[in-house]
Amino acid sequence: MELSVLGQSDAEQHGAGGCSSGSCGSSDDQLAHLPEHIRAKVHNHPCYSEEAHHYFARMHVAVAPACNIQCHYCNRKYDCANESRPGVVSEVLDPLQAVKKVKAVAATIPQMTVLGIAGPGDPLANPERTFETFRMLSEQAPDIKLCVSTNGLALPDCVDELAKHNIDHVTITINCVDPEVGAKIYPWIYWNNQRIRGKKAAKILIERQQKGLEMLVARGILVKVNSVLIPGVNDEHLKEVSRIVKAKGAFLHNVMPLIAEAEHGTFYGVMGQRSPEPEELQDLQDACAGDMNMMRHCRQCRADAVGLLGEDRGDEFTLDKIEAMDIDYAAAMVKRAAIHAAIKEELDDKAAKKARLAGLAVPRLEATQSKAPRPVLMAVATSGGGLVNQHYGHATEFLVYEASASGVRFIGHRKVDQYCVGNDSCGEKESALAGSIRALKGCEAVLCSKIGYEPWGLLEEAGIQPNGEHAMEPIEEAVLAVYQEMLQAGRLAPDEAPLRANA
Ligand code: CLF
Ligand code: SF4
Repeated sequence: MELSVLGQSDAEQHGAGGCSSGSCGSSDDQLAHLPEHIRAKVHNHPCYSEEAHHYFARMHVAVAPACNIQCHYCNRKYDCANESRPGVVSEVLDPLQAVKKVKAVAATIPQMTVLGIAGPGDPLANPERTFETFRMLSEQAPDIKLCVSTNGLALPDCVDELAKHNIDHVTITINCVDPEVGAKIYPWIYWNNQRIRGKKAAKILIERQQKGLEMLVARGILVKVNSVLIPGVNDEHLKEVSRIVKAKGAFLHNVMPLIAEAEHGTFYGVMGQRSPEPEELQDLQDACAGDMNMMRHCRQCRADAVGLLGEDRGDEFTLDKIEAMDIDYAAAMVKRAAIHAAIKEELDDKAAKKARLAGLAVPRLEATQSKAPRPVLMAVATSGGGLVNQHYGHATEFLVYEASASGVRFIGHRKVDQYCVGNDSCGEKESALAGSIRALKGCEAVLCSKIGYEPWGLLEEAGIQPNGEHAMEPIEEAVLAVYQEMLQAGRLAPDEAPLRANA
């Protein structure tokens, strides 16, 4: 359930059974309709539950260097672009090193609930290393959920092994269901000891992905589908992908923007293939949402990422640092269980409070407006916990929410360079500030715990109202409160088009 503004049920507002925001499947309230055994699988998985990603962390171990296909958006020197932003993996680990690292992170960051293998190549093209890591972890750290991400080519051969290790979450990157489209994305695959090219290669890959998806669903394993949005190549086509994978039982669809920079040395980067604008991504996610539960909080993490989504604490857990750690995993498990129980209590309280507030919000707005006010995008600076709790200048990303007549919904995030780095020197600071304001294009307010005079003035000039009055409040309540203030100030005339370009 969302925070409702007008009091009509969100499902009624959108005419979609139970999916009010188009992002159902991504917040715990929206998971309420799921059977208990599915909820148990997703409630503390930061990628499968939007609510969980404010509280729980994931980590990846880079044990899988090889790949069995080539994607035009990938350069082997960089992380797998399916699951990571470009950037070299600092260390490829062997399974023993990986297990040691996982236990060190679990003891240090009790909120880490999920271990994923997502590269830097394809985990299932490295089956011995991948499954040896999973086997040891399921024995030695049974409280950690195991997760894997694959391009799907080897998937049908690995489903039994995945089931054997109790791997409940599998991500398949499916960028197309049509070999014509696929041939523009994949120059070749390596299958049955042969390099196969063009449409024939794409056809095999697509068939293997679809077969793997069906086999996983038949086993009761949750499948998330990732798709890379490549403007002019598969943008329109992804609606069909979404429809088909949903029909086959995928749980969640994650449409991610292509990252294509010439300096990464990828085919698309070098050829000047453009990446989508935030609005294009949002429009496509909204278009797919009618058919599919959409994930909108993906951070395209590195294949060796550690921490909450959007943060990377990998530097704290390099092999030499882990060697120096004294890890008592039995003691860590006790601490982890206590912290997980405390988070669950907090989430339950939050859900109850949200339900109460939804009722309260109605009369205040109904009294001031007979027609639905226009939607507004707002950016939020947060360092986790679902709160407005970060200084504007410390933010490296902003979460973007849409407040509208039907409530508050999460739209996505915008990455920025941290501008307040304690160095007054310069041009660099100014350009980081200008860049952060540009990144908030389309937003009409930014909520943070504090903000300096300089960015305040520049944001106002750009048509973005800074707001520090809701520090430490839960994000959705704060966004709703600001929306109500704007409404009462007469700034949300229903016939005014939503503001999409103000910077
Ligand atoms: Fe890792 Fe992927 Fe598992 Fe998550 S990431 S293997 S499902 S634990 Fe998550 Fe990162 Fe997006 Fe992947 S935010 S890139 S969706
Ligand atoms: Fe790169 Fe991943 Fe594609 Fe393999 S599947 S080429 S590692 S993006």
